[in-house]
Amino acid sequence: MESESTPESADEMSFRAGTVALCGRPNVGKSTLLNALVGSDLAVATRFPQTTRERLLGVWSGSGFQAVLVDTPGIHRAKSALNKFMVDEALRGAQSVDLVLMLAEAPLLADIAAAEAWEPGPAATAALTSIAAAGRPIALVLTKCDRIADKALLLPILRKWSALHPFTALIPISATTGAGLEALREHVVAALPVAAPLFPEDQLSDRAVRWHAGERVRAALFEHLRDELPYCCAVTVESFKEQRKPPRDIVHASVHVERESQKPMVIGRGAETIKAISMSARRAIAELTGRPCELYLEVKVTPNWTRDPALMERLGLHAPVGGLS
Ligand SMILES: Nc1nc2c(ncn2[C@@H]2O[C@H](COP(=O)(O)OP(=O)(O)OP(=O)(O)O)[C@@H](O)[C@H]2O)c(=O)[nH]1
Ligand SMILES: [Mg+2]
Repeated sequence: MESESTPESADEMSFRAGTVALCGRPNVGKSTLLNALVGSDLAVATRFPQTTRERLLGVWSGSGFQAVLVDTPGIHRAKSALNKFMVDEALRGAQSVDLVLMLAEAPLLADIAAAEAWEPGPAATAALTSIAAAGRPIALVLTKCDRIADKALLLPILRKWSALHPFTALIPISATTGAGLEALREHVVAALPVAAPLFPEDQLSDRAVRWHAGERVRAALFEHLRDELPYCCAVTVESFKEQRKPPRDIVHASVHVERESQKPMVIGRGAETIKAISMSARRAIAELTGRPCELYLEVKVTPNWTRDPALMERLGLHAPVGGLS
């Protein structure tokens, strides 16, 4: 006689798993939200727009569900080959997922009259149009709500957004305080199909530690370089060696600039800037791996790489994220 279903198989039958893209304009808090949900600082988040260049999968596991979150670059009007790549990468991220979370920043407004008069700007509505073209269900996530003292101001803003698209939900959140994340979790889980986990429970990201190390160097460039300079830099990790005794990672990476004149700006007087970049990145890599890190950085000129798709490919800006595009 066949056995009755066990608690394990009942769990399996109700387990939900699927993919959820985080999309929106630059700087709205996509990477910060991914980190808050996954519970680890996987994605580099800075106060500067256009920080994220490539898709990153972060695995958000909870009781009875696994949501594979796709962090994407911000959608913006792109001119250079690099910016076009970033926007393509973002829109590819919205393809064939179970749910898209379209993130938009809660605007800072003086009073209720200003909130009633507020409209989402043309860049935000253009981003929504391009995301909606993928034909996936979209929930609107209003971010950074901790900055809004009077929560009554949120209602007219949510109403304006709801008039633009048949969103599956409109959810105000703060990734920094955690407000709204429980409501977000409930909505995401309900949108996932009943399925087995897509990733092993202990895997947090689809990217190798080597890729994350390169991202930490890029984050340090944002921290220590001014104006447009971080946007003209790419990082390639030439080698990542895990030494056993004593345990430490030995990392060699290159910082590619576009022009000869940018090289001394990255290196700094008496190599002070590159030393500071190296120290920040080394600390961040060690935090990520839990092991000490020796980092060796070299600054190279790769002329006009942001304008040349072939050079970008050589610098690693090509890899579609495994199996989910
Ligand atoms: N106050 C507040 N700031 C936030 C919140 N979420 C993100 N931020 C800040 O917003 C800035 C941008 O955050 P990111 O997560 O890098 O934004 P992003 O959408 O990934 O940006 P790109 O990758 O450039 O498209 C950072 O300075 C964050 O600290 C939030 O909930 N509250
Ligand atoms: Mg980002």
